[in-house]
Amino acid sequence: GAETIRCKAAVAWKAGEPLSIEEVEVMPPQKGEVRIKLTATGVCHTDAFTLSGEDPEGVFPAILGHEGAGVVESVGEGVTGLTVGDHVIPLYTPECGECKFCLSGKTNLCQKIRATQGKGLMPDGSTRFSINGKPIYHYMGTSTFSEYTVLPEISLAKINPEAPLEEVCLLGCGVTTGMGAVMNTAKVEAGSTVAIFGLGGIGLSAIIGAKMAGAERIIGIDINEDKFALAKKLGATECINPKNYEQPIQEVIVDLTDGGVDYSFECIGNVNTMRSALECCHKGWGESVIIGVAGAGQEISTRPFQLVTGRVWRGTAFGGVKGRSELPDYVERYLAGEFKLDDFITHTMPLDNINEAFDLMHKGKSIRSVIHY
Ligand code: NAD
Ligand code: DAO
Ligand code: ZN
Ligand code: ZN
Repeated sequence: GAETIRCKAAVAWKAGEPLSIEEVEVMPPQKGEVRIKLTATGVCHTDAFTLSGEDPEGVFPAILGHEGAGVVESVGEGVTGLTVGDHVIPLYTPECGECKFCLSGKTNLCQKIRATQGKGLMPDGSTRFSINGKPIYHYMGTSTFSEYTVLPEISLAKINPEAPLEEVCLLGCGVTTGMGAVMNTAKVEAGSTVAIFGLGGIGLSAIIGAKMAGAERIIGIDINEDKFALAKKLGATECINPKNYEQPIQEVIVDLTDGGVDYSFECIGNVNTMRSALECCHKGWGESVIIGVAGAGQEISTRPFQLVTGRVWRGTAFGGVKGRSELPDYVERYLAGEFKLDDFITHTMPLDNINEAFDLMHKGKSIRSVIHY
């Protein structure tokens, strides 16, 4: 059987502190588990959110990271769907195929291992990471900021080995989330008018999805105008900065669009822009999808008459995509040239420099930094 591996990982010891590069011990995969060697991982805003201490589920010390791709190194007892050498993308939203949620046909939120995953533990209630015998917690069931990580088999999507792992790692979160929100959750139709709030990795992916869906007008909204050029390159037909207007941005958008947009997407995580995103929707049918994750304890508000008069408020996790059954097809579509990923990767770096990725994100200078192992 497999043995414990000693390898490099970025450890979050405490909220609000930079990550620290450490040598960690990674136990062999147990029953139903798989150990993978990461090839690459993106750094997503949600990692920064948890590191900041704003995430109510954040536990420390932990190995963060949830946007990775790698290769199966060893498998535990009873694993039947994966073998050594398979190329995989870790899934923070697993797919067991047998829980009430998986069987509903209505959601991708498999709950099979939800209780333990939310506490930073493997399904048996323990961790596979340690430093000198002290356990280190998992994160989102993935912990991709490590050369090796262990996941349940139900948390891995097996993908086409021809896909470049340094790029398709972005399908482990950001790109799938934005594209899926547009195509799966909202089901944007050709000819629609769409507003995208926040032009980071998620918002730009939503733009790609909107363009693929044939949206006629795609309005990008951000307070950082440096984001506008790439948004336009990817398909935004116009970009606006709320700071340039006296009125609330929802009023500006309603005026620009003869009554409001057909669909809006909040890709920031700010409860005020969530309200703007709902209220810029067209009376009678406009739908707003919340993708951004707001800080612990925050609440959204609007006048209920907004809903009475036909606007719809919804939300989505991982773009509503079921990881094991649907994510491999996103990889195929990428390989077929339906969309590109290189525009998203503004920076690459080794794990040793991962704190730079967080700095670049906080300064608004990156879309995605990708760590190459
Ligand atoms: P990001 O930081 O790269 O992008 C956010 C963008 O919003 C930035 O361009 C920023 O300038 C802009 N912005 C900030 N405040 C604004 C304001 N008041 N008005 C207009 N624009 C503003 O982040 P990201 O990686 O794209 O993630 C975006 C959000 O999506 C985060 O909240 C993240 O946690 C969340 N997320 C959700 C899911 C999901 O499944 N629901 C998955 C991944 C990420
Ligand atoms: O099933 O209750 C649940 C939780 C599912 C977690 C989905 C997380 C989506 C939002 C977090 C941002 C992802 C990086
Ligand atoms: Zn993410
Ligand atoms: Zn399930």
